[in-house]
Amino acid sequence: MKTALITGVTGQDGSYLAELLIQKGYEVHGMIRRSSSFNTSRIDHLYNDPNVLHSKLFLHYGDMTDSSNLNRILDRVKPDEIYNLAAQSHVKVSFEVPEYTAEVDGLGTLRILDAMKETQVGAKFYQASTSELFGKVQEVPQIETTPFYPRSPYAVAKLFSYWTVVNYREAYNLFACNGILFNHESPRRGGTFVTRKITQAVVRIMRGGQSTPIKLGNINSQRDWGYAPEYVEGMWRVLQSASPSDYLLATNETHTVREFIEQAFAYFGENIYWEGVDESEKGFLRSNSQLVVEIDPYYYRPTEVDLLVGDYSKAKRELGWEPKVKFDELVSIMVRADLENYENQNEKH
Ligand code: NAP
Ligand code: G4F
Repeated sequence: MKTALITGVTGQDGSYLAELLIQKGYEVHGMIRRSSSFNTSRIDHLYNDPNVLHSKLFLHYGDMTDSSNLNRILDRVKPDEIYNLAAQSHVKVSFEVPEYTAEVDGLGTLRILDAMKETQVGAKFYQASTSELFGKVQEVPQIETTPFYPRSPYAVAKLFSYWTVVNYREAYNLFACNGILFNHESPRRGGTFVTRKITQAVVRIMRGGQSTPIKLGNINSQRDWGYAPEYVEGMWRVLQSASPSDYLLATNETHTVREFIEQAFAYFGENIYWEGVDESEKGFLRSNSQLVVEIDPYYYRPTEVDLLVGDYSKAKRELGWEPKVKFDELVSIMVRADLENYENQNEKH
């Protein structure tokens, strides 16, 4: 039985990865943060399963800012594979907490890699790198060799991590890999990221639970959105490769935030028409002219990433990885799940 350590196990990706590895027969150890309220909702179904907790899943308190505890966890768990997913992962928030973001998303990676080197634990290491590294894109579509141009404290911190992984691989012969993942979403996506913010609000609006419009920032930015469960499978494949390397996972399709909004309303058979420009632009339901989208400059970023689209040919060729869920289906999966949640909650009340 292989043993895996997942930092960020309570996050969107960590929860899907824990499920996947348990299914594959791994003993999974997850690092969680101490918090004043419960932060394990995404893994509660595993945690509450007596056949899983303390036999297939083990949780350890820890924090990416605390080297001593990372060392202790590595020493106790002696993992075969480490998936470093813990991060302050919100790009806009990183402009407000840049130093903390650098501590966790940059130095945190160095702390684990150095603990691996010092303890000689011999694990394979996966780093959650990101398409945000490409930032002000130098090439379309982006591939593994496209030059980076980060546009936020988050992306700059992740750039430090990216090169630390490469350096520890070359300097100390560690099996350390970057997965450069483009945006991936799911019903478990945090509610402050644009996709989930939209799907939750669209459901409330269409079911009469919200009469005010959704307030959004830049709806013209373009993203390459995939489906998170497929991407965590890609993470696992990265660590099963014959030799350590860096891989890009994406769908090779790009869509605007505006299209995401339109597709989410289309789930309910509604069309949107737009009036005004820039901060004055507004979206209305074609059926009854209800105002449903407004621009709020609060959500603008000091520097934006305008266009992301990734070519995943290397991952397809070397790992046999390919995404199946594309844009329309992804939006449907997310809206359907939020609709079910909404209806279940309303039944309870
Ligand atoms: P997420 O849902 O925000 O999860 C982040 C996880 O990190 C949570 O478990 C969080 O714990 C934990 N964490 C945050 N700060 C920590 C700290 N100081 N010490 C220990 N744990 C900490 O993010 P995600 O979408 O699953 O993404 C997973 C990773 O992939 C992140 O590194 C992200 O930057 C990267 N990434 C994501 C995408 C994407 O589209 N989702 C694309 C490329 C790269 P709490 O639950 O306690 O907050
Ligand atoms: O959903 P977002 O916040 O995701 P973003 O910034 O692309 O970052 C996500 O993907 C990265 C991979 O490329 C990860 F590394 C990162 O950890 C995270 O998971 O914003 C997407 C786009 C942006 O252009 C943003 O300006 O949507 C735009 N947007 C417009 N209105 C908004 C909003 N974003 C958010 N969060 N909230 C809005 O109201």
